[in-house]
This record gives sequence, structure tokens and C-alpha cells, in this order.
Amino acid sequence: MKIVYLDKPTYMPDSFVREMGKLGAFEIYEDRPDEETAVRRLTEADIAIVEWTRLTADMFARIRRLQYLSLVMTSCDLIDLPAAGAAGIEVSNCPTYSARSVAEHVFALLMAVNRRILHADRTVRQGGSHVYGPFLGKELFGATFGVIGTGRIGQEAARIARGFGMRVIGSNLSGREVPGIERKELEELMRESDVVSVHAPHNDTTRGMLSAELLASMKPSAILINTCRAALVDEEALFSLLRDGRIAGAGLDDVAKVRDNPLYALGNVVFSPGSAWYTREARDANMVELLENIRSYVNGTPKNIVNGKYLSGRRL
Ligand code: DAR
Repeated sequence: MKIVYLDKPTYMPDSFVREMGKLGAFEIYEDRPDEETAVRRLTEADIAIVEWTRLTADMFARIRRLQYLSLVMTSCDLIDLPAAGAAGIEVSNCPTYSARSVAEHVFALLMAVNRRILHADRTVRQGGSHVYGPFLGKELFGATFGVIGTGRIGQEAARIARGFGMRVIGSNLSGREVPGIERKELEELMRESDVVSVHAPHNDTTRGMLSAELLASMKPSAILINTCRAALVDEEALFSLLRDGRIAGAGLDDVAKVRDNPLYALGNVVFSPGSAWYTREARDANMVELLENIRSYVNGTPKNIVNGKYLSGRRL
């Protein structure tokens, strides 16, 4: 059994390498391959681990031998899932490792925006003391926290919000009820929330779901926190609303336009570079979850399969 890590691990503890060695011949590639190289590497393996590389339908049509791949992360938008299924390749993700870390980061961004922490920090470094004027905040206690997406991360964010004494409302596409989260339609949630926090996967259904119209329906005092893919949000509309004071602020862990984004000029936005998940605990949990995926597949009981409905039968 040949197992490859396709594209430069963020983290690779020795214990992981040892455990993988028990499951097959494990090879780690320490660069991010171009398309041709990726196809070649995947054709030389039975099992692959993928962290960074986009795998398209065109690539899956050319990949031979590979039976299974596990994504290192929760998001599945790197992979053309139907095409992987049509090629007989099962795909798993790591769905749980980052839930608490991302939820905590929601509040790091929220507190930074709400209490203007970056501006406050600059003020002190420039010799300011007991300066109040620009720093008038708003208590979270009693405010309404709206979670869009009530899966693992949304539920963790809700738990923390309740700890602040917030009222929690939530919307989801599945229609399921979650204890402690009052279910609302998305339109109502946007209108009623003091804080909106997005926790939905990025796919064809959710892309652009926070439209200009929905964003414009938020309270002028409301704050948007997005620790999901930027593609869920109409970023140009968000910019105009923030610039014009029609939304109070935003905390963003991802941006659609990385270079020269007009949002960078705004003082009521705080950014992080996709690091919401990145804690010691989540990094370790990620490797445990990944190892468990591979081990389960090798033992004939695959888990966390995300393209089951597209599988057209295994290769021989
Ligand atoms: N987008 C988040 C974080 C991915 C980063 N994790 C890595 N590189 N191991 C996700 O889980 O989808």
C-alpha cells in the first residue's frame, strides 16, 4: 500500500510518520505540486493526503490507481467531489478537529472589533492613556448572537455566546433544531442579530449566500464575523456597507481579494489570515483525525466519506 502526502504538510509530528509507516509505504512531498506533478504523484499511490492542491474533474479523469484520499481539513472545496466519485475515489475530510478553536477565534475577532483593540493598542504605544473617545463599546450581555450554520463549529460558538449572556438564534439549511439555539429563517436572523457569525461550508449552494440585500438588512449597530470562506459573502457589498456605517464592523478570517483589498483601509474591520483553526490542540486533533481516517480506510471501514453519493464503484 503506497500512501502519499501530496503537498507540504503544515505539521508533521514523528508519531504520525511512525503510525503511517505501519499502514503502508508513506511518502511525504515537501512542495506544492503543479497540476501535472499532482496527477503523477496521485497515480503512483493507493491513498493520498491532500492539504493544499485543487483537484479538478480534468485531473481525476487522468489519475489512475488512487483509491482513496483524505483532506487534512474540514472544507471540501478543493476537490471536485462528483468527479472523484465518478473516478471511483473515495474522499474523506476531518470534520471535528477545529470546532472549539474556530469558535474561540470568533470571539477573538468579535472582541477586537467591538472594543477596537487594535486602535487601542496603537493609542497606548503612541503614549495615550485614559483615552475614551473612540473606544465606546457595547456589552455582549443580552445582545443577540446569530449563527448561520448550526453544525459543530456553530454550536461551539453558540456555547461561548451563551457564556457571555447572549441570546442565541441560528439558521441552517437542514431545518434541524439544535438545543439552546432558537431557529430562525436566514432573513430574520440577519435583521435581528447584533452579531452574525457564519459557520457554513463553501459549496455551490452556499457561495454568495450573504448577498448584498441580506447584508444590507443587518442592524447598523451589528457586527459580522466570518471564519468561513470569504466566497460566502458579497465582499464588495460588505465593503460599501462598512464604509458607509450601515454595519458597525466585521471580523474576517478570509478575504476574497487578498491584494489591495479596499477593506484594508477601514478601521472597523479586523482580519486574520485563515488562522482561526490554528491552535496546538486543533493541530494535534487534526493529525489524530487524519490518521484515524487513513487507518479506518485501510481496515476496510472508511469514515468521514464526503462523496458517498457520487461513488460509481471501486476500482480493481
Ligand atoms: N479551512 C479550515 C482550515 C484548514 C487548515 N487546516 C490545515 N491546513 N490542516 C478547514 O478545516 O477547512
